[in-house]
Amino acid sequence: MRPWSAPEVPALPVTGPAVSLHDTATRSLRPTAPQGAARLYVCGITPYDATHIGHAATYVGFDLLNRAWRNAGHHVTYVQNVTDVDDPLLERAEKVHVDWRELAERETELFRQDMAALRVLPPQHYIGAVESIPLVIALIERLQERGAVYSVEDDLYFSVTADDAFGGVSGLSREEMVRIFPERGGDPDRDGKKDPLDCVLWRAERPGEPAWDSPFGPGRPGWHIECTAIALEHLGMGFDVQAGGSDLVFPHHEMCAGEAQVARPGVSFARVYAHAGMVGFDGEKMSKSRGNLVFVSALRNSDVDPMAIRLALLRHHYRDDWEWTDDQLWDAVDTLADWRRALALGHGAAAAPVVDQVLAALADDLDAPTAVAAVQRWVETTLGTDGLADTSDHEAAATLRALLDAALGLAL
Ligand code: 5CA
Ligand code: ZN
Repeated sequence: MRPWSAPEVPALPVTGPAVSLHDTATRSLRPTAPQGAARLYVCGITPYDATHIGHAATYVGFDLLNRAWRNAGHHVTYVQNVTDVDDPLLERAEKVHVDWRELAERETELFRQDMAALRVLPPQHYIGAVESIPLVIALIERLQERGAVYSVEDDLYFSVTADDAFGGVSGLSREEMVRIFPERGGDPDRDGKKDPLDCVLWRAERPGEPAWDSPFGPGRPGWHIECTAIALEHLGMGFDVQAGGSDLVFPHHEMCAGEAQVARPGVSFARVYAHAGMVGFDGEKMSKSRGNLVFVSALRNSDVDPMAIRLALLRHHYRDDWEWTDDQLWDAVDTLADWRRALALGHGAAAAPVVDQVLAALADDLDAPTAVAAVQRWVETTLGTDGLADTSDHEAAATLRALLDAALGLAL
């Protein structure tokens, strides 16, 4: 698929520090030490509803990783999927009487525009589930050779017990997994399954549903195998970071790792599994199924500055769960007005320490709130909000502008 357009990113005068990231699997802060290009996979949208603030928070969060790596001198190979055929998409398409392909295309395009407006760097490989079907088929055949596939009626399932390390991503007990599984697309109670946690690899054609030919009969891919196949094809085994929101820890990222580790034993699927917190609205997780959504495109259509949306997101640590309120947006609008006023002066307080502080904060588990606070202190000192204005650095505004753009994705 076509990704969205890439913004220009200015070069910084210094190289940033090595990046550490919290790893869900080991529950610890882990140094990322990419060899050659850093390899990043961030799970993409299921395109049946346009970008809401929760999605935006997750993609902006991992955009900080992409930028921190680049600022530390790494090339980054970034891959993202689009789940352009799956149950929720088909259900929505039927409900609103739109062809599922048209719905997916329309929402994917809106997502691209939202990402570009928020200055999220695009992936090099933006890959749809539908276009990956040959990869999925080849991977299922590989799993068959490894004895990890069986059928229930005409559907194919992956045997989770084939992976000795299964459970290692989420660290959940079997009881917890069995409880969560049905809430996230799983079918633990289906008759004929060998293990309640086994997941669908290939779903045989059902009346009225799209289907593709395969050696296993007509059907379509299960959800998890799509990301496994795309990541293995474009990044290979043992890539640096798999990322997504915390609702993907189990089953999605657990199953992806399980499938990959059975197909290509010996190393773990990803070195680090990184997860963003959930954004809520009106007391509940913001989600398409609950309908409590704030859309990035709706804000943009009412002339909200996308940089204010981005700043409002950056004021939360990516791993925290938090609630969106409109106040946070208006606060960010006011803050940006101060920042722009300080930048317009040209000179200001010394910029070099701010560069160090911002890069250090972001390299330390993408700590955007600390980075934003460092910029805020520079603005206050420059404007003299708390005493005498400091205008000693004649290059300050140019340095700060480049820093805000390259490290935080804020082009002011
Ligand atoms: N297509 C799959 C991943 S392969 C999927 O989960 N799609 S999604 O459209 O439901 O979500 C896209 C990304 O946004 C996922 O990483 C998900 O974890 C994240 N996300 C969804 N809702 C929220 C929320 N309320 N807050 C933060 N992130 C969210
Ligand atoms: Zn995924």
